[in-house]
Amino acid sequence: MQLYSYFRSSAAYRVRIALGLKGVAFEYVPVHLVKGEQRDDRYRALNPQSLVPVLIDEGRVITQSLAIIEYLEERHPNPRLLPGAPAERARVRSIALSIACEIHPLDNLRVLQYLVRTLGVSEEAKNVWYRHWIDLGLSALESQLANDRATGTFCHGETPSLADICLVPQLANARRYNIPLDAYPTLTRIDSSCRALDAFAVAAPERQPDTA
Ligand SMILES: N[C@@H](CCC(=O)N[C@@H](CS)C(=O)NCC(=O)O)C(=O)O
Repeated sequence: MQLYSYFRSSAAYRVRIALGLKGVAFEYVPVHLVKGEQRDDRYRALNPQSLVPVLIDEGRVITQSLAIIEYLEERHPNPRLLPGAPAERARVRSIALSIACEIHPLDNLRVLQYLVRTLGVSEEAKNVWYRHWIDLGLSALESQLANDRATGTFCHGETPSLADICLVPQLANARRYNIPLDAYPTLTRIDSSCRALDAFAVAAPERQPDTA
């Protein structure tokens, strides 16, 4: 398996965690997003969306981190990243999607670059934008998790799931932008439990072959 990744990409970080939890070996292929390598013809031939991650398995090209993780879940069912019962699976997916669909796309590199380079927004206004969408999403998630008995050591019970796989990279991203996280005690507690696990630690941005 090959994973096209960038050390700071939170979507690629999700897949790195999933591969680690599943114990699946892979070759790391770096794509330098700040240099714009995701827009090179060669990469676009692989993924016309010009986004990382991309997973290649037995010649199949799979894009979109959550699709990749569900593919890994089906190919390597243990340990499970989604619970067995439909309502529990829905809860885990709902937490994961609230990060992957509601928070992450608004604070993605190309969105921030468009604000600054095309719309002429100042760096300060860009940071206000970033913080607004992060805080809105994390506040909602904090209330959701803090008030639900299904929340345990991890987002759902006592084992890491797809929800934690989405949470940890998003909080790492927030920290990089110096967003205070004190208002999210449940999220930061879960984040610490996750980061104490090997699969999460090895997947961290500071431990990748292209870490700068
Ligand atoms: N929904 C996609 C999001 C992928 C994505 O946004 N990747 C970012 C890095 S986290 C990227 O490649 N950005 C390139 C750019 O903004 O030009 C997924 O989950 O895979």
